[in-house]
Amino acid sequence: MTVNPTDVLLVIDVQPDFLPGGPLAVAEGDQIIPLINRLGQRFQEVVLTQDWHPPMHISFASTHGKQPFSDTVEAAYGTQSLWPDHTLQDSPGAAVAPALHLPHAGLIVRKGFRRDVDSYSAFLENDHRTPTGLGGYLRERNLNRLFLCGLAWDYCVGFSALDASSLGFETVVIEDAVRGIDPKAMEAMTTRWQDAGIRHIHSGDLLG
Ligand code: VGL
Ligand code: ZN
Repeated sequence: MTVNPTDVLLVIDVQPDFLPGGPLAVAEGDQIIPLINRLGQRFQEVVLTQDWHPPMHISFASTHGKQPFSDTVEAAYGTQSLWPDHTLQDSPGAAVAPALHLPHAGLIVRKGFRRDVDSYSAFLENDHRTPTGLGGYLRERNLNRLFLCGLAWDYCVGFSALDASSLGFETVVIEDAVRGIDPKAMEAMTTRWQDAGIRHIHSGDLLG
């Protein structure tokens, strides 16, 4: 499969807080970084996202005196899962992972920066209405095919892929360059991708 000059590598939330040792570590999350660096060399267009929460964010279990992973809260936009405190704005854990080397990345999209709304997707906040602006950026630049990688399969990569596809972008997930949090949720997300017609490839299909 050849990469065109207008293809975009969209790298989701590769940040220390989601890597082994972080508060919301994704198993083997660090293992995809060398692969993403190699993939990046094939793309002229690279976009990164950063999960970027203020103190007392709605998605923090601690904000509500509840338990992370198991408890939820009812937000204005529906049920919000609760997590350990993570990716606090300007903290080292919220940085772009130091091992990621994508100097030519043209845009970093921050998301989840408003206290009362979480944003798993790079395109729409969790109210499924408020755009982040990424869709407009890509459209205005005529970039129509997106290759997704990063963290996490069942949340931020998952919803980014679904939204990209429903916004009309040709959407491809590089599955060995993604890791997930919960095996059951990963399986459910994979079914949703299939129903949406989202393609899966292996990095070898691009790297040869
Ligand atoms: C993510 C849970 C909370 C992710 C971000 O990057 O998948 N998951 N915040
Ligand atoms: Zn988050």
